[in-house]
Amino acid sequence: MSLDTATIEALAAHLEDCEQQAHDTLKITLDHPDMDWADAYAVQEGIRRRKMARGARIVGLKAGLTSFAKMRQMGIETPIFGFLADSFAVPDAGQCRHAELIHPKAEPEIVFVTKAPLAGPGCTISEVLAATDFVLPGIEIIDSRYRDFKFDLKSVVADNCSSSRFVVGGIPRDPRALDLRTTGVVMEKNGQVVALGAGAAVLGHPANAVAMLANHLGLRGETIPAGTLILSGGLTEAVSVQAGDHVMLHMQGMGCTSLAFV
Ligand code: 0L1
Ligand code: MG
Repeated sequence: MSLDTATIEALAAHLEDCEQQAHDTLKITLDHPDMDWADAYAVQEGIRRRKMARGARIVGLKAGLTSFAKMRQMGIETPIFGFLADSFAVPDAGQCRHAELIHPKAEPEIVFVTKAPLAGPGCTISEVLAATDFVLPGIEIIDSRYRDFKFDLKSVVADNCSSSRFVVGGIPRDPRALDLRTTGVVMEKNGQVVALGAGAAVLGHPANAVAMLANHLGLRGETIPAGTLILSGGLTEAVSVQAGDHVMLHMQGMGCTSLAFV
């Protein structure tokens, strides 16, 4: 690590204040160019601690930058990972207050809920499928705290991978009864199709993102506990949303979930 504890805490406070007050900032590596991966995850951890100290519950985990195209573009070989707090959850068909966010975008994701712990390193897709209770459709709302979504990877990891809101719904399904690689998704904004794709867009198989999350945590001496909700990564480009927009996700064999921006 290159940053001291006080700097890590100050950066966590700064980024969380930006999130809470819906104002943007410049990427933190401009002032801290030597920041390394451990620093970036330590800042994210600082944000998590701040939320928990105020009584928030951590309700899940997420993988970000999971499409091969985005990973090539960003020059990375594994996704990045963040956490989901209870305050991020929007009820199915519920409302999200646009003014609480900076410049939100919606992306369709296959959501996993585990029924057994998953531990890395060495975690595989078949272990993920065996440990999954069910999968269901989810829409993640990402909202980078960085001006115009201009960041580098360490800045975005520190910013909890742009996590902001999410909604899940539809019909929970056993993933072993589906082929998640060919599972199709259609996302609509205000009744118009704005994005479509299939499960293989995430690392060839979305369970691969969950296995990589377990392997990432394994290196830190952590596991994915049973009962964890995991957003496995955007299946398409993220779509900008404004107040007044309605976003609906249809996922093959799993029904729909939606939310409205007010
Ligand atoms: O969930 C995601 O894939 C987002 C990761 C962070 C990058 C971004 O804000 O676009
Ligand atoms: Mg995402």
